[in-house]
Amino acid sequence: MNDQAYEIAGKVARKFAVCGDVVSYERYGSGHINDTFKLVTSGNGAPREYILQRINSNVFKNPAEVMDNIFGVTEFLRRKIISAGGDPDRETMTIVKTTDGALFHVDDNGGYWRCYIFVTDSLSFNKVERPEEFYESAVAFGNFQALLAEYPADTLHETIKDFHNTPDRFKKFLDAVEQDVCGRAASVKAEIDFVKAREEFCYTFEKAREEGKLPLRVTHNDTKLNNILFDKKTNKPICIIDLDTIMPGYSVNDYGDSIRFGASTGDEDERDLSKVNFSLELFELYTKGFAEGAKGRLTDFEFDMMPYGAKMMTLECGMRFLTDYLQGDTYFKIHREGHNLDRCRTQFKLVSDMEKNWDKMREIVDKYRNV
Ligand code: ADP
Ligand code: GN1
Ligand code: MG
Repeated sequence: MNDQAYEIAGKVARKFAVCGDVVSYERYGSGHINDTFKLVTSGNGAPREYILQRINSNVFKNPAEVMDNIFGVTEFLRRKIISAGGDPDRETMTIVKTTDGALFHVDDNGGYWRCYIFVTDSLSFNKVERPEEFYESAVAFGNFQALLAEYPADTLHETIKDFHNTPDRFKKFLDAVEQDVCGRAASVKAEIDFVKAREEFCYTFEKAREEGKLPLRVTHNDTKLNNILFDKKTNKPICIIDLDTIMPGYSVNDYGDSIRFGASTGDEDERDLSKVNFSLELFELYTKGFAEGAKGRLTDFEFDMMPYGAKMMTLECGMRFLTDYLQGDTYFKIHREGHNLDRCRTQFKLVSDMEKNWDKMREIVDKYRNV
């Protein structure tokens, strides 16, 4: 396979102020957006492991603004971590600047690259392996939001316009159905009807926002389990990563996106839907952890909206996968034919399960209101 990013990564690596010489690099992780490499260098000093990434500029139209947000947020977190006696090189992302002191490097083809210190002895999960870890990740994401509560939101760039504006996502989905550029719409009529039947629901948060009930906060916006690094030895969360989409948003969407990904018994792209079930036990663990981590900062209305956040993010994500499938798979990286459709189907299975368990979800949330 022609892997253009891989071919130039070695040359690009030398543009960054890494310690020593580049020994090796390989593709790393299972993100759907950026081209990610783990880089190893040799030399006397530490660190010797890095993450080198080509930012997806089809998704992020202004990569310089993305880096500006990340620099601001990580510097802010750094100061907090240091004053709490923590290790900033492990507990937040550390940008490695270019040899010219810039936050990113632009290659000869116009590709934007960045480099971070690799958080050593860490790993991320694509599925919950031990429930305790999911609970801990909830505390970490809740706490992340609490930490950023004091961050000046007006200094953040909107890196993807209308990222979690679900009515806007719905409109874009309808356009994709209408245009049907790949001639795939007829074969996914059931999935299209599934979304259309839930149009009204999509407006819930935008309406609440207009009525002044739902506050805008600084949120991560991509809180899936594999965007948090765990310590290999202790299995405790160390560092929240993938800060590309930090923007003002709704707390319940951060909460909901984690539920969508983690409170499922199957992988996001599992083909056998009998293996994909919404787990109320995991839902409860995450709810407890998120409420604890947010340390009393969430309003009563935000608690009311938690089940909606779970369903909203799951429906929205399924709709986004379906839109991409209809448009010819131009947004999310795919690794097989029909990959986005498989992903869409797991999300809709989870939405159906949530609808069946709606009352129980509300009861669980009530138990953890400002614990
Ligand atoms: P994407 O936007 O494509 O999801 P991410 O920034 O989430 O890209 O990175 C992809 C994967 O690379 C992560 O899921 C994680 O496994 C790994 N990763 C990213 N940054 C680091 C880091 N600083 N240290 C260790 N692993 C990392
Ligand atoms: C993408 O970048 P990654 O793989 O962590 C996407 C999220 C989706 C997710 C679905 C910038 O996340 O919004 O929820 O895939 N990120 C972007 O797995 O679109
Ligand atoms: Mg990621």
